Amino acid sequence: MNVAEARAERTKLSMRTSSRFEIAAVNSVALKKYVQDSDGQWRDAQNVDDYPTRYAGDTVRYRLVVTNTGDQTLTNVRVTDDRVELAALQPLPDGLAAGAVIPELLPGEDNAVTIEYSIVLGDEAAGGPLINNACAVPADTDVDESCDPAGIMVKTSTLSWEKVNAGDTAEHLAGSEWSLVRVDAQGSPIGSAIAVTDCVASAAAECRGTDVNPEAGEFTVSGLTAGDYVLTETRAPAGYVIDDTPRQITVRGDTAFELPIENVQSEVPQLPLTGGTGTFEIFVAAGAAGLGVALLLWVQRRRSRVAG
Ligand SMILES: [Ca+2]
Repeated sequence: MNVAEARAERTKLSMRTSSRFEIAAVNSVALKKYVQDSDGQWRDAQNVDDYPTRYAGDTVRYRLVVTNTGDQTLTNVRVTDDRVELAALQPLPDGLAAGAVIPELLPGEDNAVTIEYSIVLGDEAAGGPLINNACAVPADTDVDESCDPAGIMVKTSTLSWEKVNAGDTAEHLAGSEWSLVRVDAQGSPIGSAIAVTDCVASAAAECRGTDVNPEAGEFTVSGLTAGDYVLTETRAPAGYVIDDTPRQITVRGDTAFELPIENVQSEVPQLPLTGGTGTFEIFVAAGAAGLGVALLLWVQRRRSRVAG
């Protein structure tokens, strides 16, 4: 080996060393986001085909895995989610310190930090995809942030039930009315009750009210937030006895009462309250008119008696 070669060799070596040093100096971080489906499975949910369906009202759990893919310890890795203020979560998810940072992240998959948190899907989320993007970036190092989205498909729920004749359960009864209200764990109403009248029409498109099932005695209320509900009959079909038992049900997805709700036929025809308030009002009006006529006759008799 001559001197020139030896120098070349050294130069080469020196370059290799420098090159190796630069690789070592490269810091990098990788964040991977997952979302739990209804069966508790973690889904990558990267593409719309893989978005799990969740319902408005659901509590959805997310998981972030933050890995130091370089070979130097990173400090104060800030973690964000564009739809959740992670730093404001009480308590802070495990793995995060105040300000939603990972104070120290050692290199390697074995040292990856897993962060989990849940969000409740409000009504506003219903009716389409909901994507949130999480990112991680070390605070004081020149490292590109690493982001990863996870999407879900948010749907609303429906509740269906049927109203039949107790004497012949194959016979659906038209004309009943209901109150449906969402309740909390203590049974207290959340928001105002939904009034439901029986839509009877030739097609669902013709149902303009809260019942979207055009069949008589069959009901479907759509657009519901998942949760506990209480259904109460507020008016029986004409000629039937009201059953105002509050019925509790947990609604999620397409939910239905397993059994039809029965009404017993009235033994005595019930004119006013089951026949319609219209009838009742006419009845009262007729009574008042009759009273007026009687009063008039009485006054006339008095006058004629005074005159006589
Ligand atoms: Ca109906």
